[in-house]
Amino acid sequence: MVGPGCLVAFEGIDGAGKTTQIEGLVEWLRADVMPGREIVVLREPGGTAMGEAVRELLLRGDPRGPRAELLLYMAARSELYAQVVLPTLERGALVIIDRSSYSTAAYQGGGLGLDVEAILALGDEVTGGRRPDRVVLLRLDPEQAARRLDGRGTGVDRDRIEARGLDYFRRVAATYDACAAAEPDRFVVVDGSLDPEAVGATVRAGLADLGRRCDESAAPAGE
Ligand code: T5A
Repeated sequence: MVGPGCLVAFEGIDGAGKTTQIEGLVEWLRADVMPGREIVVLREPGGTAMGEAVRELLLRGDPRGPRAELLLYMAARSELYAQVVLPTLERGALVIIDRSSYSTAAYQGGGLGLDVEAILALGDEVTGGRRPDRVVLLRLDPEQAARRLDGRGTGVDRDRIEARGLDYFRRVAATYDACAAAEPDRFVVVDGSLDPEAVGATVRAGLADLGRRCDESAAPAGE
């Protein structure tokens, strides 16, 4: 672990079930694992006034070209880490975040052809070098994810990125797999195709040492 607090990111293609699993995980952590510990849930892009404005621009607007897109995600991330994530970790809290620089690596790197290593390096710059201690990657076939998004019901339109099609999401998924293979100690890889309860059980098993690791990170140096 690097630095105080604990940072857990959820990753996966659109519709993989991150929001659903984060809700279940927080309920379990608060009830059974770390009652009383501060747990803060955030999402990218978002979490600050500028981040929410950039989110609207990215999902509903029309930024031109992969580099503009990349830099907008990074600007929102820079604000979020400086204003919220790093100060919250400094208090010893557990931060659970829906997406991280690995999303940019997968979506703008693998998906749009930008350099994945350069993206991760820029991500380190804007986050003060604080990568997530654990990344839960929910793996889901892009066809199944598309069926889930279509099943959300009427009134929920696809955003600009959700509308990019299956080939795009196959490249994104392959890049996630490559990131997980490159950092096996950081990634908890979970089959997201099962029912939500079964997925939740695997997530909990993969994060079984989280309480202990958070306690260690909070202990003063030398203990
Ligand atoms: N992006 C983001 C980039 O391109 N680069 C970046 O650097 C960053 C940070 C964010 C978009 O921006 C892109 C990625 C995204 O396209 P968003 O709205 O936050 O936009 O998109 P997502 O994070 O993908 O959120 P989604 O809501 O689309 O997906 P989730 O959270 O993974 O899925 P969830 O839990 O909402 O579930 C989707 C549907 O499936 C059902 C749910 O009930 C829901 O209807 N479901 C299941 N159904 C069956 N079995 C299960 N196990 C299920 N789990 C959930």
